[in-house]
Amino acid sequence: MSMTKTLGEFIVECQSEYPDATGALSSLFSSIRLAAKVVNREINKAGLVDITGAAGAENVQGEQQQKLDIYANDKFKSALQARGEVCGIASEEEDKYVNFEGNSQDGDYVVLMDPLDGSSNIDVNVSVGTIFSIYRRVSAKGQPVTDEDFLQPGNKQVAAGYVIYGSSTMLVYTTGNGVNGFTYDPSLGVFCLSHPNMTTPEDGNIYSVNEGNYVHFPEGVKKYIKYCQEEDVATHRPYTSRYIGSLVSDFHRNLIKGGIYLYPTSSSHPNGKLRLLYECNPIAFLAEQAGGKAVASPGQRILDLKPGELHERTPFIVGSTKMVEKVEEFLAD
Ligand code: AHM
Ligand code: MG
Repeated sequence: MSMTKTLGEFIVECQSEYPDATGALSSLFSSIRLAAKVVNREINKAGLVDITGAAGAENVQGEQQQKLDIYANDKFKSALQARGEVCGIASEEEDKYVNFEGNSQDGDYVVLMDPLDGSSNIDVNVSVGTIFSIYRRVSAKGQPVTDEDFLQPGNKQVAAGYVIYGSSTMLVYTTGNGVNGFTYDPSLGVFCLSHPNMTTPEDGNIYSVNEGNYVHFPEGVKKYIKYCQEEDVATHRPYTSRYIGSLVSDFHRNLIKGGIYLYPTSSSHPNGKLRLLYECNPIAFLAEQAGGKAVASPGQRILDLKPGELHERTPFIVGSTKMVEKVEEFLAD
C-alpha cells in the first residue's frame, strides 16, 4: 500500500486541478471521512459491548433497525451537518429527508445515504458498508431543502462512494473522474491511497445473486443462472457463485475481480429489494466510472431512472459490462 498519499492530500490535490473549486466538496468529504472512522471504531467493538442486535424499532420500510444502523445514521448525519456544506440529507434510516437549519441552509449539497448497508450481518462478523451519494441542490440557497433536491436522477450525482468495513476498512469514491480506493490504517488514523484508478474487468466469472429466491425469479434470470452453471470451456463456464448478502462487499469483490451482482424483480419482491437512491445510484455511478455497467432492465440504465419517491426500490443488475449485457439478452428474450 502506498503510504505516501492520504485521502486528505489526494482530495486537496484533485481540488487544485479546478481553479474555481470552492473547497466545499473537499470539506464535505472530510465529514464523511470522519464519520467513517467513528463508525469503523464502533463496528470493531461489535461483540464486546452492547451494540449488536436489533434496536427494537422498524424503519419506514418496515425493516428491523439494528443498533448500529441508528448509530451510523446519527454519526454521519451530525458529521455532515457540522461543516455547513450540506443543506439536507436523506437516509435509508429516516422516514423523510432532513433539512439542516442555520448556516447549513446556505450549503450547496445534499447527501443521500445508506449509513450501514447489510447491517444484519454485523452480529455474525461479516463485512458491511456505508453508501453515499452527493448532489448539488436545485432549490434556492438559504431556503429549506425540497423533494426536488433529493429526487434527481443518478446521472446528476456529483460524487458517490462507499466505505467497506471488511478485513480492512476502505473508502472508495468517484467524483466522475474515475474511481479511487483508500485503505484505512488504524494505527495512523488515516485513509491511504491503495487502489488508484480502479477499473473493473470487462468480463468476469463470478455471479452474485440470492439463489434461494430462484423459484420467484423471472424466466430470463432463471435462464441466466443456468447459463452461469453450464460447462463451456471457451467462456470459462461454469462461473463461480459468490454471495455475501452485503451489497457493498459483493460489489467491491466483483469490481476488483470481475463479476455480476443481481437483485432482480421476483414474485416476493415485485420491484426488487434495493433502494434506487441510497444503494443503486451510487453503486451504478462507481460501476460506470470503473468501466462497468448497471441496469434495472434491458436497456434501462440505472442512472437515467427518474425517482418518484425517496425510498423507491428498483431491480438492480451491476458489474462487468459483458456479463450485464448477457443478462440483458436473456431478459429481453
Ligand atoms: P439493508 O439495506 O436492509 O441492509 O438491505 C440491503 C442488503 C444488501 O446489502 C444485500 O445485497 C441485500 O440486502 C441482501 O438481501 P437478501 O438477504 O434478500 O439476499
Ligand atoms: Mg441497504
